[in-house]
Amino acid sequence: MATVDASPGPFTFDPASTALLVIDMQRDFMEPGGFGETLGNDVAQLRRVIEPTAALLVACRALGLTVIHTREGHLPDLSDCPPAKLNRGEPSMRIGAPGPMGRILIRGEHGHDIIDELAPASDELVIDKPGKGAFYNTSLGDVLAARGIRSLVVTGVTTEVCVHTTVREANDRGYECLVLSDCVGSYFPEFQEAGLRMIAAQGGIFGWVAPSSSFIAALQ
Ligand code: TIU
Repeated sequence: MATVDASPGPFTFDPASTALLVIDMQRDFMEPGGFGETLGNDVAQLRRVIEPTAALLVACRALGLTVIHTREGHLPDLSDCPPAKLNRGEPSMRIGAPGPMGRILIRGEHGHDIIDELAPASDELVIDKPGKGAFYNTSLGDVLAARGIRSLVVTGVTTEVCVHTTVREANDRGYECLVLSDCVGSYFPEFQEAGLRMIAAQGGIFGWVAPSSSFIAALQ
């Protein structure tokens, strides 16, 4: 067992039953011309997450920790995209529209894939998801059960959207979640702060929060 100095208190985990989850580090959210920017966001806000997450991946891979990446996106015919999502708001380009990195948020397009800096290793799982949560309409639950995973170390974007939705889904399914504060990012600094506080508040209502340095120290 290993213990991380976390908020609201120590996070104890067994590396053999722990997975690192890297959520939606896709060009569509991280780079200009993708889904994030079409929603009116400044994608530069997310860049600071890349370097610590790359270092985290090096540490986890060296120890053989299970690493799972997710990607948010839809089938080319949009049959898995509910109208409530497709028609929401006033983006400059809708999901499925042709953008500079291919069709916005569509599987198989350049923009849908994970950024080069955090590219999955050949033995790492990539779970495609149609929603914000990584459990909804995916094989993630079965994959974790098959591997005996009980604890999730959660990273990725964005803090208050796909990270939060996934952590809430995981918490209700009985997983213990540690969110790494420097490896999750939001387009909104105030949501980043509030999003992290919400997880650890009330005695850890959804999980624990710690910087990646504390998690990596616990792995040594
Ligand atoms: N818009 C926003 O903040 N996020 C998303 O739409 N998806 C994810 O968080 N991955």
